[in-house]
Amino acid sequence: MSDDPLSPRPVDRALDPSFRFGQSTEPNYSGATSFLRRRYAKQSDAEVTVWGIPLDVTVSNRPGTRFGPRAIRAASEIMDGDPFYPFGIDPFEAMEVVDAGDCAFDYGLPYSIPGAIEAQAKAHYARGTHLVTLGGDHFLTYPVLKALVDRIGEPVALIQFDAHQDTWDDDGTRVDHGTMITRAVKDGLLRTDRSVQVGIRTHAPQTFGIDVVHGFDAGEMGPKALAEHIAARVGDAPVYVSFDIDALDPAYAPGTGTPVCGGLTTREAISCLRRLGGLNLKGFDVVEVSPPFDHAEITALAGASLAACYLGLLAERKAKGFSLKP
Ligand SMILES: [Mn+2]
Repeated sequence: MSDDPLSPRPVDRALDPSFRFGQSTEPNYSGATSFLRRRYAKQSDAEVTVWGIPLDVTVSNRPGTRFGPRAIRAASEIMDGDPFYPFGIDPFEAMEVVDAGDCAFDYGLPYSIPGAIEAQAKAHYARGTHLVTLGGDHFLTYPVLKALVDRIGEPVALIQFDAHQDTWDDDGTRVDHGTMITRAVKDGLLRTDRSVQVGIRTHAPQTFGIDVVHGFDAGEMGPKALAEHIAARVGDAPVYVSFDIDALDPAYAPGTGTPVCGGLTTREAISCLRRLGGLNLKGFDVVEVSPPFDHAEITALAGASLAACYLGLLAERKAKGFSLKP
């Protein structure tokens, strides 16, 4: 911000190619909307790339997730300009993060969508960037995982915060937000012995050996013990974090397609995620934010805060000398 009271604060820094580091500090209410005011770049050599996948074709109940990435970006803007809580640092001081806009796909050709997402995720990974995805319905995790595993050459551990296990039967052809974990397991994308699903509050036919922490148990453990349980399960495996916003209780995430009562609070979820920075983090998504069912941006702000928390973890890892490359 300028010290000159007659010189206005900058706006539209998401459109400024020279804006690479630091906070934007523009007014919360105006300017080009991007995630945490990061500059837009479809292709860049930034260490971290945030992008949206406005997928909304595989939901089993109420839709609306196509508006998720836009709403999460808008909600994120209130966090710009202040020291990054609870990290107390500016994660963008030394770590370049860009917003690559949205994944392109044709809603009229639904069976082309998985391949389109996978190809565009691969294009990001080909530049060595760390990908953070704003959804979009939960199916998108499957093609993103395919691209990630292709990049690093080995299966990954999965930390899935969710009310649902998403392990319903899949013959390898479904485009379905309730079966894509089955697909990922059958494709050999996951280290099931190192994976964990957290906050589950529904029954599903299969676990495939993935550890399941049910929602009520997660609440009774509390976020500190929960994070320790997750970290012990994952160990040193490369790990992908997928946060279905319906892991939260509907009181904290009303704007989602398949809400289930009895979930985590936003505080518990952030407090748990905050403690996972010691893991070998390889990627993150937050999915199933459905703005038409949201109230007062409760759900979009929760999604933005979780993605921001993940960026904070990456900044801490970079400060400790770890590479962020997947
Ligand atoms: Mn779910």
